Amino acid sequence: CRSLVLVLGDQLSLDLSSLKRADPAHDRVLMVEVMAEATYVRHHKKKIAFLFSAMRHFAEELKEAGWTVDYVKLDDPANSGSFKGEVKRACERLRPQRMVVTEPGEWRILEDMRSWSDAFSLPVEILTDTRFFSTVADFRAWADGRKQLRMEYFYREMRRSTGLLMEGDKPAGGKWNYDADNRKPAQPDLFMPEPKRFKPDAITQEVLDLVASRFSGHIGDLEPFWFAVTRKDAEEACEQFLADMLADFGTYQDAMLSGRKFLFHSVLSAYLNAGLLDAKVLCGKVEEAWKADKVPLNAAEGFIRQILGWREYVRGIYWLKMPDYVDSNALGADRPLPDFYWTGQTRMRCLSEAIGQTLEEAYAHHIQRLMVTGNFALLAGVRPTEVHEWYLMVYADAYEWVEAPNTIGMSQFADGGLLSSKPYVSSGNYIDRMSDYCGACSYDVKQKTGPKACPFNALYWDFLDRNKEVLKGNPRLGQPYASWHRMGPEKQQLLKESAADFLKRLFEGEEV
Ligand code: FAD
Ligand code: DLZ
Ligand code: SF4
Repeated sequence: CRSLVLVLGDQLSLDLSSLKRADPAHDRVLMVEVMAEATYVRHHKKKIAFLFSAMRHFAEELKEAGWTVDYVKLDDPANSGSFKGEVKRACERLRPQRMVVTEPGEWRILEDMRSWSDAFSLPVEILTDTRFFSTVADFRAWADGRKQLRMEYFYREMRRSTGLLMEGDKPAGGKWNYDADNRKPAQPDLFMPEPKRFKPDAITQEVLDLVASRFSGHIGDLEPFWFAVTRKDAEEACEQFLADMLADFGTYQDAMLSGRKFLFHSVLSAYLNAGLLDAKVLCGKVEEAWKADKVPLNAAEGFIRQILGWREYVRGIYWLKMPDYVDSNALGADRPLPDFYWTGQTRMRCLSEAIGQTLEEAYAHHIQRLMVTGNFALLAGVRPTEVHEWYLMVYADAYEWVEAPNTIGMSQFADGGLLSSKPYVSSGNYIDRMSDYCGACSYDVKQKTGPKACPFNALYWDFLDRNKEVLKGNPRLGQPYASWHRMGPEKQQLLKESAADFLKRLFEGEEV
């Protein structure tokens, strides 16, 4: 063939820049299921099944569009197990004149790709990923010379440059951000909508059998498997979100409820990140729904900010700061990840809910990730790299470009405040306000010290005290530090002893 186009597992879009550069009449697409990608962290079974099935369906879509696809399945006896090995075999088989790829979402793969030209003696063209609103270079230019890289300012630039939710040069409704309207706890409601579930077809069933036999040691439940694995089904899930959930998305964005795994979240991240849905199209539809008066502005703005703002911003940060970013540890946290992150077995209700549903669905919503599992790991002083690997492994939407800044930066404050101006830590009070978890917990959220007290309470103060050298000058922490000082040495001592006792029991393997 003339050009060999390698399409990665999270590049499942017909509009991909590498496919646009090639010609179905002369060129060949290569897609490979490789052990190295499935095991560099031991991904959740559901995540692997989702991706392999979506890849196999995309190969069919490509064939229907006239492409010739070389698809290497995981159990192909000749499969060498890595991208580089499979590219080598394909070069020997097809003798291409050149290779075309769209830039990958992870640093380690980009490094690998950069070695292919020499290794296989052919030109390898690495193209910009045009699925995003901004490019890596755009972000670099925005960041250049700025002291602070705050998402809010980047987001405003993006609103201006795309024109999304703009009225001339002013933000729609007069404000850039409607977050103040978006902090309501939710009430249990029998009629709450649920994300659309899809029945596995024959292709998915074959993948489920493969994952069950080859990845039985990986965490998570493989079944029931209900993710969309085709563009058509992902679009259907998207339409259902727009019709049934978007209107309430903003208002209940930060809420948590027992047994309600999805609330009014879209559950579209895995589809977006793999390429089954297009972020630009999705934001356009959300804007349209607001213009047609189907959803309020706080919902449309809240949702668009997550994608046009946060999603683009974290990607920019990732490529700006890699490769060192994932090793950041500004607070010098050095404890291991507690065992219950792998089992969900803890008496802390908030954590058993968040981790339990993560193991079942490879999904938890943002506030569960940030204010439950992330908050606890930060308060307990867990090594950021261990927290990072956990998040990368357990969520169906996790790729390093999006997961690492969210974990290392937003959630663990390991980058020392590059991404967020203060650590996202809270005592049990926040969780109690935003959820119904505490009522059914064996700990008492109102008690501050002692064996019955909610562990988040003493851990919160212990965290502030432990890290005071790094954090005490942070203006956003002035108030909590002032409260800590007002308590006086006796109360401080009790809180510190309570935290120490809890951490001792936790790391000695007692069920806490
Ligand atoms: P919704 O709440 O419906 O939000 C809509 C969309 O906005 C999402 O689908 C997503 O594409 C985007 N979005 C929202 N918040 C963020 C954010 N902070 N960063 C980037 N995009 C965002 N998101 C991932 O896609 N992959 C990850 O690996 C990932 N890891 C995370 C780790 C931690 C510690 C934290 C705190 C957050 C992480 N997020 C990650 C961001 C966010 O939690 C998920 O995007 C969201 O929960 C996905 O569910 P949803 O599709 O229902 O989102
Ligand atoms: C996550 C993943 C997994 C589990 N398996 C594959 C695979 O077998 N083949 C493939 O092309 N991609 C896979 N991926 C996704 C890649 O790891 C992904 O392209 C990078 O994480 C970059 O974002
Ligand atoms: Fe979580 Fe504490 Fe509430 Fe229990 S009491 S659910 S541990 S915040």
